[in-house]
Amino acid sequence: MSITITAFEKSPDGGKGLARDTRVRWALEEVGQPYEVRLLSFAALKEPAHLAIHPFGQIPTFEQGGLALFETGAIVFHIATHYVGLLPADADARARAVSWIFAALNTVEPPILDLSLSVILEKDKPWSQERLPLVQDRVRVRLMQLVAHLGAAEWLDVDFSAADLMMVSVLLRLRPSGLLDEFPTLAAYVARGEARPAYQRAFAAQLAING
Ligand code: GTB
Repeated sequence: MSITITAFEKSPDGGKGLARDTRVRWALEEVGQPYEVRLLSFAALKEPAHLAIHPFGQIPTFEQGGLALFETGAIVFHIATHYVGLLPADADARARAVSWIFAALNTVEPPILDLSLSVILEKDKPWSQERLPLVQDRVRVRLMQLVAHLGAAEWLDVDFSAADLMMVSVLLRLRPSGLLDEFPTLAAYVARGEARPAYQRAFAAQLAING
C-alpha cells in the first residue's frame, strides 16, 4: 500500500530541512519505503480536508490505506515498528530506543523550541535580551547531559536507531543559534546523522521543493 505524507508547499526555512516532514522522510528512507508527498499551503492546513487527518492543522501527516496519522513522533515510531531498520531486534534495546525517542521530543526539544521562538517571535520585546541567556542556559544543560551520556559512543545506544534519527533532528534545530558548536561531541554526532545516505536523500527531496 502506498504511503503519502504531507509537507509545506514552501517551508519558511527555505530548504534547511528543519520542518518536521524531514524527520518522516528520513525514517522512510532508512527503511527503504517509497512515499508520495501532498504539498499544502498554510491556508490548506486549516481547511476541513486536512483537519480531518490532523486536528491541529499542521504537517506532517502519514497516510497508508485506511490509516491516517499525525504527530511526527507517532509517525516515526509507526514506521520503525512496521519496517526493519530503525529499531533493534532485542526487546530491551528497543525499549531503550523508545525512551530516547521520547527524551528527544519531551526533554531535549522543548528548551530548543523555546530558544527558536524567543529569537524569532520575541526579539522585539523589551525583555527579550534579558531573557535570552536564561533560555540558552536551559538548552546548554540538556546538551551537557547528552554529551555525558554519549561519551565516545557513535550513537545513543550501540547501533543507529529511530532514537538517533529523532535526537539528531531535534539538535539540528539548534544550528542557526551556534550553540551546537559549543559541544564538539554533539556537533560530530549530528554530522554523523547528516552523513547517512538516507538523511541525504530526505534532505535533497525537501530541498527540491523548498530551496
Ligand atoms: N508536535 C507536532 C509534530 O511533531 O508533528 C508539531 C508539528 C508542527 O509544529 N508542524 C509545523 C506546522 O505545521 C511545521 S514543522 N506549522 C504550521 C501551523 O502550525 O500552522 C515546525 C517548523 C516550522 C518551520 C520551521 N522553520 O522554518 O525553520 C521549522 C520547524
